[in-house]
Amino acid sequence: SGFMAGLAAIPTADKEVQAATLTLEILIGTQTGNCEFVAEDLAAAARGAGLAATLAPLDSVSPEALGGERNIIVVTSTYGEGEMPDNAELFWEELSAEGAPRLESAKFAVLALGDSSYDDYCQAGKLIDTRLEQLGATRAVQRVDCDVDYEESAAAWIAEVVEHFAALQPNTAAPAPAAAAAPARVRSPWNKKTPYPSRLAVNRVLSGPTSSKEIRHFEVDLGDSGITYAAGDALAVVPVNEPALVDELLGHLGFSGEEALENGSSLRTAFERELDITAPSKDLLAELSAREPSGAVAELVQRGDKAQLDSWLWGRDTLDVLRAAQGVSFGADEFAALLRPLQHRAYSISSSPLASPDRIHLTVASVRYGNEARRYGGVCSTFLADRVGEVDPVHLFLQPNAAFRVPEDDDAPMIMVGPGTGIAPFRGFLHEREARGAAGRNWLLFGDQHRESDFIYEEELAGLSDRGVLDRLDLAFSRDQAEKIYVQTRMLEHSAELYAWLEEGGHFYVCGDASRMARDVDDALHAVVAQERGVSAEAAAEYVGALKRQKRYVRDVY
Ligand code: 2AM
Repeated sequence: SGFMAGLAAIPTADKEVQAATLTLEILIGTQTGNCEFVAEDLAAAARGAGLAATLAPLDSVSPEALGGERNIIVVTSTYGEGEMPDNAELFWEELSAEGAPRLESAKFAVLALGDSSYDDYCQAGKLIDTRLEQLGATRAVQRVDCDVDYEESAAAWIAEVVEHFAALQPNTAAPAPAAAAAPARVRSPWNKKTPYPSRLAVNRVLSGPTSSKEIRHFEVDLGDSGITYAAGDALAVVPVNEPALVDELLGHLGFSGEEALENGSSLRTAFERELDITAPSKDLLAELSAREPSGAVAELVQRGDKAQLDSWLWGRDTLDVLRAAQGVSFGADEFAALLRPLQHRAYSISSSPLASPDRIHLTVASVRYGNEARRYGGVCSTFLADRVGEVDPVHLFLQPNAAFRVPEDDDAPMIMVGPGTGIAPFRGFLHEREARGAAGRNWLLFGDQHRESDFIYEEELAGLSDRGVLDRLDLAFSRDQAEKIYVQTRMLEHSAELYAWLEEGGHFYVCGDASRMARDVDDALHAVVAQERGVSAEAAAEYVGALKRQKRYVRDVY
């Protein structure tokens, strides 16, 4: 399956559709495939109501081509800190430019997917929605912003869009209700609603004892799931909360855990498996400050100083926040309603199906921090590291990432920048290329704090070098010397060679930290191009833009 495969499965134009038929041009911006699902549902509902529908990634169209009378429907997620998904970046670059075309005759509707625990909630969709209006297009249906549990609001928006355009359709009877027209599709045997109960076959620490991190290698068994994956895909893991934390929280709130919730679960089960009991939700903060207006939480919330609130919340979990509001008590259902649903976590897969068809490998840093009073653990990373016994199932499903793949051309060079756990997909890529006998050269830039404790997969990489698969390995250990050495330091040191690889048709990949590393690596890439071509920053940006357009500069950052 995967993004492009999904698109190919749906005819992009219906030959029998008459010229008078209204066409919805559905443009998708996605990192994980959720938008693709929604877009497919919309297309199906539209066709069911006698409309035509086409589907395409946002980047495949230029705003220049959107002039004239047309119905532009955008379904996009937001990624990182309010950024466009990778396959919408170029579209946005052109749409937001000063010279963007006027779209006076166009109608549009936007569905924005996001995660309300982030500050720039649904930012990509909001930006596109506002900009289309600025360019003169007519908003046919109000934008809807969907949170992590997007299904219901997306379905309502789909119904509204279909109803709106079906009513504009000339010479048709009353439109069929959209809900009836949308077929209940089965996308994959295993998905968010029905994850596959797998077995954790390997759980091994990779980092050394003196490391400040704990990086682990996991292997999950695909058994008879029928799951097929590709190197570059992500695996979603459904965590279970830590029972000790569940007990503490129940105790603090004065519950036994036996309380039955409206949904039929016991409160304990809900705390363990259904609700996010760690990250303080906005609803909970608002409720606490409303109930205890003179309390510490209310003071921070009402001051309206976001930075101050964030800094207070930093390192505090839901239990800490509740402890800071001692005077407030809740009923079981009332409290449960203030929490967000427990979310799966997606990890970049670190294996290749050619080398490991029956097991998916993950490379995950266990998140652990704390102080004298309390120890904290990342929900899913410590679930995998500490709490999955030999017979316990680990529920998972695949999150294809069709944009992140080894080059189709086995001869094309690959440059992979993946410090820390960012190495994960590149381990998969190297296995993939070895298994394919691909002749193209491979260059990995890896790093972390200390060589002694953080050089994960060292022996394996040495083997790949010996066997001629890994042609070049540049290491950047930031704390082994007085000055900081980062992966981008190595890029700049080897500027001429890096540029030569690009000029030979090289593909440039980045995986890992989005906020600092990926940004600095992007700057370094621009600097390399400017220096080696002897051109201005603008010309270098054009060169890098072309790499993106050709899908030769792709990122998997978080
Ligand atoms: P530091 O913490 O020693 O500064 C993985 O966390 C590695 O990424 C560490 O070696 C860390 O270095 C490094 N790192 C921190 N900021 C970075 C940045 N802006 N670009 C690249 N690497 C960075």
